[in-house]
Amino acid sequence: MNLKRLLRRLPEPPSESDFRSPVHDERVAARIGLWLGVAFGLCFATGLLSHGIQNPPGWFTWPTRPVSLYRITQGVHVVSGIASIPLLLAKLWSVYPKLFSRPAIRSLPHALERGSILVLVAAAFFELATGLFNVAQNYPWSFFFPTAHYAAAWIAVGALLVHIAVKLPVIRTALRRPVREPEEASKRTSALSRRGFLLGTGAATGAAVLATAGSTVPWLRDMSVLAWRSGKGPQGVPVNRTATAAGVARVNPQWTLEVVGPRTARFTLAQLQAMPQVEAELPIACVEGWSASAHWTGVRVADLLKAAGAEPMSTVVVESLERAGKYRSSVLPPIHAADPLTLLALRLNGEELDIDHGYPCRLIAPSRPGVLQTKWVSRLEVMP
Ligand SMILES: Nc1nc2c(c(=O)[nH]1)N[C@H]1C(S)=C(S)[C@@H](COP(=O)(O)O)O[C@H]1N2
Ligand SMILES: [Mo]
Repeated sequence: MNLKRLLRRLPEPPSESDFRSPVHDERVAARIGLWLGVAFGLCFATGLLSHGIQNPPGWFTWPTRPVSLYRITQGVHVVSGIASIPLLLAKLWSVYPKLFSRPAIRSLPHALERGSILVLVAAAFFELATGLFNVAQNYPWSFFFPTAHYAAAWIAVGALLVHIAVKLPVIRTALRRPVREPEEASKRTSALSRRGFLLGTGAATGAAVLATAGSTVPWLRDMSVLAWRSGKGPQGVPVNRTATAAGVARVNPQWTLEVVGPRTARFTLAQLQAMPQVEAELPIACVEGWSASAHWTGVRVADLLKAAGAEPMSTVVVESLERAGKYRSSVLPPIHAADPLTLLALRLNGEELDIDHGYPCRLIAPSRPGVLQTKWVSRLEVMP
């Protein structure tokens, strides 16, 4: 009895029609949805590429040219992800009154459609949040980021395709209708606030991109106040993992490079320095969304392979002095091993390689993710 009376005294929940702002409108939602769809599409495609390069299936080859190809695709990945954050928030703001449309569930297809939106929103938030923490090099979770981020991307895209398919007729009409219709000319406020909201969303998206893209776009560096890597570090290049963190701060003076092929060859640092030196301008492009170009000098991997009696067109495992750590080794596919710009670098920007950049020698190859540019190399092994 008491409970009934209490319930009666609670305010009625709002209904969809209580939200009168002109921003809650299909024309606004469809336009922002279109921009968001483009950003998500770019982010998904470039993410698949990055995943493919790091876990290549048999049929996949990633070209070695242009040398900045990975820098560009990963830059697009991070920038489109950043742009998606304000776009997603604006899109949700435009449509959230639909949460209060009643009846909440009209039919089974309607229930499935609403369920797919729940999945879409959850997966999109997960992707953008984990991606953002990742570029901030902050991992406040226990799962392995690449696996979770990759899996949730498929969930988000699947739910997005369902959403677009269901809404296609609505999207079509909404996009064809002008944001400001002629009969609204007198009611200036409503038409203006729709345009204003779209312009504001565009401006917020632009600002988010400009504030961060300098991490990877050199000419935006000075403008990007929120960029996570500013280009500081020894020899003008940021450091991802320091020698101390990797446990290799003191290199044994007896260090030699071992090249295991049909016959095994060993090189001291002096011997490497006496070999033909190649100079190249190549970027380090970290999957975490920063990149920096630098001037490298070193020995061609192809020359080392020949010295070990191997074909340059070989699959080569590159191993580091680092004992543990996910990135202590990487694999060079044949076209990357044979590329004349794939180097074991001994010098960076005119100086002997800093210990934090991989002294005595580190791999630097064109169009590779930073995570595959192994530092403190001790061994190359040609796969049979
Ligand atoms: N042995 C080893 N090499 C490594 C890493 C590592 O953790 N261990 N990190 C990689 C990553 S993620 C990047 S982005 C580049 C960065 O190189 P830098 O620190 O010289 O800028 O080194 C790569 N090489
Ligand atoms: Mo990296």
